[in-house]
Amino acid sequence: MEGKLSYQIVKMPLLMPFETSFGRQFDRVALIFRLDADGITSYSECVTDTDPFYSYENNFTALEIIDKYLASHIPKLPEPGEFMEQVSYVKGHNMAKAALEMLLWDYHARRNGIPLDRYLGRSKGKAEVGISFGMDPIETTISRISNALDMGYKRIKVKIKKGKELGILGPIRDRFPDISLTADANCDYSIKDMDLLKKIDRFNLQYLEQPLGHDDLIYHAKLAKSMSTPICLDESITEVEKAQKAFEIGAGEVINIKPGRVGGLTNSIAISEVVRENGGHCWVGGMLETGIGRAYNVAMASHSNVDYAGDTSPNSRYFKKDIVLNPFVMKDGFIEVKRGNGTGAEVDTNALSGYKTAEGVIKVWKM
Ligand code: OSB
Ligand code: MG
Repeated sequence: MEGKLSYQIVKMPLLMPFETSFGRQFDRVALIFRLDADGITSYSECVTDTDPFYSYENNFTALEIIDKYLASHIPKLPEPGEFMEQVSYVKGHNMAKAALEMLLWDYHARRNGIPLDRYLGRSKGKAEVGISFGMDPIETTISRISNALDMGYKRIKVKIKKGKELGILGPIRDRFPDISLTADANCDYSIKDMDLLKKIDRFNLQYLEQPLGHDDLIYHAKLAKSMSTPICLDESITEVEKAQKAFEIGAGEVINIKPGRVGGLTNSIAISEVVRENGGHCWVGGMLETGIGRAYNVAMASHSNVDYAGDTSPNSRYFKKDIVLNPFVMKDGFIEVKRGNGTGAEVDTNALSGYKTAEGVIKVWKM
C-alpha cells in the first residue's frame, strides 16, 4: 500500500483582529496536514499557531515532534485510539498528536463510508452554537453581540482580562440582561485576585472560563468554593486524568473540550465521559481554525455527552475566504453536521495554495 503524509502552512488574515488576555492576533497561521493512502485523501489542522502563548506548543514544535516521533506510526494506518497508545511515550505535545490522530479518524471514517460524527458515535446530528468575541472597544462588542443574537447564536462569550472585567461585563449585562453570557480570562488572574473575581458573580454568567493558571487545578478549586459563578476549565484540562482530578477536588463544573488541546477526538470523548459520570457540563471550544479544523470540532460538538453550546461559530466570521468549499452554516443557532463521509470537508486546493507560505513532505511509503 502506498501512502504519503505532507503538510502546508497557510497564513490567513483575520477579518478583524482577535484580542485575548495573552495578545492580539491578526492572522491565523495554520499547519495543515494531508494524508494520501489507499486512494483516500484526508486533511487535518494542527491548532498550534506561531507563538507559544495559549500553550507551550507552536507550529514549529509540532512539526518537529510529528516528523521525529509521530509520523512513523502513520503508514500502518492504526485506529486513532491505537495510535494514541503507540505515541504515549512522547510526553505532552497534544496538539501535534491531535493533528495526526484526527487524520486517522477521517481516514477510517471515509474508508468505512460514513460521516465522522457517526464514526465517533452517539451523534445528535447537530451542534448548538455559541460565539466568542475578542476584546474591542465596548460599543463595538455590544453591537457585535446584538448582531450575533439576531443571527441566532445561543450563547455569547467575551474575552476579559484583569482590571477590564467590570468595564466589559457591566455594560453588556445592562444592555442584555437575560442572555446566556460567559467570560474567558485565558489565565489572566491569580488566586490573590479572589476579591476582584468575586465581583464577577453579580453578572450572573453561565460560567467563568479559565480565570487562573494554565496548569492549575488547586486554586481553581479554592476559587470555585468562594464564587457562585460556575468555573469552566480550558487550558488546565490537557488529559483525561486531569478532568477526573478537576471533578474530584471541585476545580470546575464545566469543561471546554478542545480536541486539539487534549490530543484529539479519542481523548475528547473520554473527557466527555468523565464529565457525564461526574454530573458536569461540557462544550467544544475552538482555536480560530480554518474550515478543515472546524469540521472535527463540529463532529465532536454533536456528541450526545456535549450539553452546552460550543465555540463552533461558522468561520466566515474570521476569514474572507476559507480553504474549504463547503464551510458550515448555522441555522437557528445550530449547525447540521452531515455533509458526506469523514469530515465531509471539500478542500479548496486553489485557496490553500493561495495562502501557502511553506510546504513539505514528511513521509512517503510503499508497503
Ligand atoms: O481560549 O477559547 C479560547 C481562540 C484562540 C485561543 C484560545 C481561545 C480562543 C477562542 C476562539 O475563544 C474560539 C473560536 O475558535 O471561535
Ligand atoms: Mg478559553
